Amino acid sequence: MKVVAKQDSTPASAASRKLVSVLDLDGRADPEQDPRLELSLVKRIYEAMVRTHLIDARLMKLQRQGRIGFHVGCEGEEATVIASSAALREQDWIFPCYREVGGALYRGLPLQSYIDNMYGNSNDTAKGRQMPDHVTARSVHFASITAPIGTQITQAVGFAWAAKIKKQDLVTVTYFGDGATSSNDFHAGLNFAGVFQTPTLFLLRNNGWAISVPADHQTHSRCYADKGIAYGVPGVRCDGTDALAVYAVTRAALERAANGGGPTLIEFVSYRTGPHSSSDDPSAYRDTAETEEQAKRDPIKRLRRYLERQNAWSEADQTAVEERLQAELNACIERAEATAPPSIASMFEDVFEDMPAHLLEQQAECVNGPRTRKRH
Ligand SMILES: Cc1ncc(C[n+]2csc(CCOP(=O)(O)OP(=O)(O)O)c2C)c(N)n1
Ligand SMILES: [Mg+2]
Repeated sequence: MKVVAKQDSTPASAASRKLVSVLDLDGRADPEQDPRLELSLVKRIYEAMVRTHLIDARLMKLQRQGRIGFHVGCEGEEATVIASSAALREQDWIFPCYREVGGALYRGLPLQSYIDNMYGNSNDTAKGRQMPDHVTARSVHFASITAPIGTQITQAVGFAWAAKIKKQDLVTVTYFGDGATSSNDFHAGLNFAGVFQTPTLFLLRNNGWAISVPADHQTHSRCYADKGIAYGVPGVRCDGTDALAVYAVTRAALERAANGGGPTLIEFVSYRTGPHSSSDDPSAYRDTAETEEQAKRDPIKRLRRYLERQNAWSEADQTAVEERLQAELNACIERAEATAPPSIASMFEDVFEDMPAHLLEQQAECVNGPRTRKRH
């Protein structure tokens, strides 16, 4: 798929490169850039973006009500996450950061499985041993959500290197933030991928902030995409709030990697309109005027306007989709809340094939010991 860059107009970091974009703020596609995706695919991407947005809003409320312990969402970055995931093939693997659960859902992870993880109940695939939002979903080729910054980057490169040795037809895709470019793993990963030409896409979500550190304080490079130069890895800058551009650049890099052309670093320039996580209050370090200005780039509104321009979306479609999603979400939350927590005994399992005597003893003590009846 051919994509051509045009002049940058975003303030998120110093622009030394052209920014790939297709849609203007009112959803008009540049005919020179438009990847002309099937409308059914664009609708699927749009609905998944709306779904992610509604899920984020609801989970934040559940956290505030004390029903779940934590949430980290992708408000403002829905196009970056969903449209890039949509550009992948089934056999490709995602090595996520912590804002990309929407990608796993897009690939077919049941919503119930995600919500069970948010509650850490006995149906949680991580068996309640992880923080909420730390999904792992082998069935949809989605490696564990990663909280230690950058570690997923080297994992993705190693996995791709193994696949290349085994002559498997797969590409690995790793997501990370602007802050993660200061981690050792970013540099080790890019260098290894460059030297060994692994089929890896480095999807850098430049959302303007690393908690309270602004993206232009994180680096002295002219822009994040430039960081590939040192490692011989091509870099692309793309408007991360423009779903069609995100899809097009990801697909082009994917096709290159799958055909033996090696890795690509893509800087998606977007903006984190929400807090870093449910534990953060951005009013302590950034101006609301900045957030209001950036909200004009809302990726969901832009794609909706595009669909409306093709007469492919209406207010009635929007209402129907939102109602269906809310009903689905309500049912999943109800089931998750009615599901028991993991058994206390299970805390000791999955480490040793035959549990040593001292652990058996501690397990029995723990199971039989006195404890409060309250769950929270
Ligand atoms: C190794 C490590 N250092 C510090 C942290 C604390 N921490 C959590 S998120 C974060 C900022 C990450 O920012 P960025 O990479 O831009 O991702 P974003 O949250 O903006 O998506 C930091 C410093 C961590 N999780 N791991
Ligand atoms: Mg960031």
